[in-house]
Amino acid sequence: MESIRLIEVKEEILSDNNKTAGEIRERLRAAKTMLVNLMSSPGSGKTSFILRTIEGLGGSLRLGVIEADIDSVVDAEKVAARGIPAVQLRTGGFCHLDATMVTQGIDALDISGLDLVIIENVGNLVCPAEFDTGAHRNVMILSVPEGDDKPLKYPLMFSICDLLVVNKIDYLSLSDFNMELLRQRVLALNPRIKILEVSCKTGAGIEGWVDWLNKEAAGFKV
Ligand SMILES: Nc1nc2c(ncn2[C@@H]2O[C@H](COP(=O)(O)OP(=O)(O)OP(=O)(O)O)[C@@H](O)[C@H]2O)c(=O)[nH]1
Ligand SMILES: [Mg+2]
Repeated sequence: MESIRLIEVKEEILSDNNKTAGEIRERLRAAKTMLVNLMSSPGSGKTSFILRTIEGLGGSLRLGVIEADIDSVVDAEKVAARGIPAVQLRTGGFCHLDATMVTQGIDALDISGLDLVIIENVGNLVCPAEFDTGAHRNVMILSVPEGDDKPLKYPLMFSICDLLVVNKIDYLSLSDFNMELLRQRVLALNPRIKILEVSCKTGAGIEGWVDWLNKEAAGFKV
């Protein structure tokens, strides 16, 4: 019988990606620009959160946005309409961003003079967690209607994030979502994660996020 060659394609793809991601981190660090990767399921409120961020920052950080979607440019149009530089990456079917795609976004954005770049990743709780985008900070949104059991089902995403934003807290009174149980489940996976509760509809909690961003971005100015 012929011997079979087994090639671990996934490992090779991920190691190439990690190398490019490291280059992005160094390049942006040298430019004194912080890169934040924002991830969530479709419809959890990533774009709404970015629009609230623009309002909340009130120009205190010079912001650029890289939007990613399988198709359409609607999210980038909403950001650009607020006067913020925005690039839309159309992944053409890919369910996550990789570091090479992010490099294209950064090249198109012209980061000189920007303090902060936020990536809105493709809506998905699985694949984006596996691909390092080169971001300095990983942030995820979980919205109340998705349920408090998501850390049990998508543990990797909760494990790799620096900050969890629980959005749509205006739905809490209509839902059986248990915030305390969610916190316990998330902290069991990732004891160093910070958790913020917000509503992009009412604006509640956004100032806590803006404080966090300002503090983290200050570390990139030294
Ligand atoms: N009630 C309520 N609705 C919200 C809140 N945040 C966002 N929404 C609504 O949720 C829907 C989806 O919000 P988006 O901001 O488009 O979500 P997204 O994560 O960017 O979606 P994709 O880009 O498609 O993955 C919109 O109808 C928003 O108005 C919130 O805090 N409360
Ligand atoms: Mg969006």
